[in-house]
Amino acid sequence: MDLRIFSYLPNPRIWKATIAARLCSIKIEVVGAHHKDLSRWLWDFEAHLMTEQDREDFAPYARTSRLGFGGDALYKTDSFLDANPFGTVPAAFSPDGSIGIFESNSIMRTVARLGSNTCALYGDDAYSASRIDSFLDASLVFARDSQLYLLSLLAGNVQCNLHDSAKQALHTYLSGLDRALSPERSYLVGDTLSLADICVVAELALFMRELDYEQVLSDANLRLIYGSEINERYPLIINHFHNLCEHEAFAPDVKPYIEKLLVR
Ligand SMILES: N[C@@H](CCC(=O)N[C@@H](CS)C(=O)NCC(=O)O)C(=O)O
Repeated sequence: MDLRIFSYLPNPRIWKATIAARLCSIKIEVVGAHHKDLSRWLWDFEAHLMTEQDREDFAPYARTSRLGFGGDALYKTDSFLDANPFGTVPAAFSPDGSIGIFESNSIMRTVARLGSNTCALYGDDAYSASRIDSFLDASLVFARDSQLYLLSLLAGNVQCNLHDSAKQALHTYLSGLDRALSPERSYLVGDTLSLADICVVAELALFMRELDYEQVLSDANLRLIYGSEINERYPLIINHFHNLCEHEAFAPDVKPYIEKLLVR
């Protein structure tokens, strides 16, 4: 095992690492459970479902969640917080647990660095690597608005201001990505697949969760942001996204997830 990741599952953010791992032949151990069950898990390098006795023993580790767990108590050990000081998942660890890596983009970078002899996903010089970083940073900016909007949908409590900011964020993101692929580029950076393409696929697939909430939106007199006009306005990036979903390193994670959303 080269890297351990603890997260709720499924989580498109961890696909950034699992897709890169397939391409670089890196072994990742993914540990976790459904989102609603993580409040019954011990958040630790040795994460596990707690017994009743564990819940008593680990009571001092109960901490109020900040984002995405409805304010529930989460049992985060001190060593978990030493490794992952913001206390978020996905949380990755070096094989002996001594080094924590947080933020899904950085976890993905770890995989690319570990596997750089097998597959060059992180550029071939300082300039191309930094251009890849530019896309990862732009993706994180988009991801923040996307996250707040999706969490509000999940909580069944759509807010117009979050819908507006997510809409603006998605259009800004897609127009930049579409421009980067024009007139007919095959990949976002250089002539080969890179972390930039992987990150974008994961973030767009995550945003597609919105499709599950069409009725909730319509009840609130709001329209889907990821509606059909997206394909016409941003054909290059949407095509790129769908082509990559079929790629053998992406398909095992992404295809079943988006097929389920598109069927609905
Ligand atoms: N930008 C981060 C997002 C991580 C994040 O915000 N995770 C939330 C769940 S969606 C979390 O772990 N919250 C824990 C808490 O509220 O204590 C990434 O890409 O990894």
